[in-house]
Amino acid sequence: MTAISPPGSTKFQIDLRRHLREEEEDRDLTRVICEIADASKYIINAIRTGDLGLAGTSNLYGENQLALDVLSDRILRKRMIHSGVVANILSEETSEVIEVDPGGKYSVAFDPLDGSSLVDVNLAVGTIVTIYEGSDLLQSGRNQVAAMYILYGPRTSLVYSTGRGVHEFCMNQLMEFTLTKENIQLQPSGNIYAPGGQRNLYTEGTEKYVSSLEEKGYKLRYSGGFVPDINQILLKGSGIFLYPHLRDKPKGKLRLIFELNPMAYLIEQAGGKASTGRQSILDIKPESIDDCAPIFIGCREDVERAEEYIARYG
Ligand code: AFP
Repeated sequence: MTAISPPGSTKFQIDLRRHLREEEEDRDLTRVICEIADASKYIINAIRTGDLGLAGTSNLYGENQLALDVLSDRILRKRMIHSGVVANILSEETSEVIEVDPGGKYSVAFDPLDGSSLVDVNLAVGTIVTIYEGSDLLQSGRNQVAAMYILYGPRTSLVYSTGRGVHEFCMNQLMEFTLTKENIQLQPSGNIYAPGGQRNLYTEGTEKYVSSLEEKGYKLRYSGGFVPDINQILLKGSGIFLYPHLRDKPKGKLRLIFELNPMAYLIEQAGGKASTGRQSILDIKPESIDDCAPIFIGCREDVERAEEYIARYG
């Protein structure tokens, strides 16, 4: 049962660092998570005041980078390099692993500003982070020791898990992240769906599955931002997000290391499920840093039903 913060309750004035300390989390892991939380303050400022134009460069997927992508990447990278506890860094905005300190206990991969193309139409965007022990960032998602995201919306919120539940914090007037929800749990099935990708390129199995959701009265909630769309399902405890295999993109669009693994970790920690339609996202062994995969993620029964349609119809 998700614990929700009654206004003024002392338990829920706990800030992020104290929550990690009370969870007796490893000090170096606490350092990484708190450094990322601190970096978000500079990213917020960049979003609000920064140049929304193109940076004149492209990322490892060949996509044009926005100045905000490059700036957000630089902010996070600098904080990780100076943290003193990070071995390697991998960003969606760069094309190779950055070796920081062979003695660093953790390695971090991040999408510094996912959905950045939505900023110029004033929609919510986010930072997505995945953390592994050691220096290997091509491990399966099952080996993550922590995952988190920061959502830059009407409010700035932070969601993290280190394997002992999923917890939400919101930024207060002092730009501190204070606990708002603890041990978030998804219902077995939901009533909203977020269908990514072009519907006319869905395979028969996905098309039949989505039609079955609509016949059951599921409401469509899709913003084009992975972080706000997942956050809505997580906090409402209800629904499924899909960016499936498409006729012209059998691997879908979303990135395994930077987007799918961290969200799959968080959703499974909240009692949900994350699948390619045929296997668990967290069991995929990445072959390269730019791997993509189809995804059906959210309430367990909703994902299992999707898997049944994909198994039967493709
Ligand atoms: P950008 O980071 O290029 O804006 O893409 C955002 C994203 O990776 C993810 O946040 C969304 O869920 C997905 O793409 C939306 O893709 P479509 O625009 O094809 O629906």
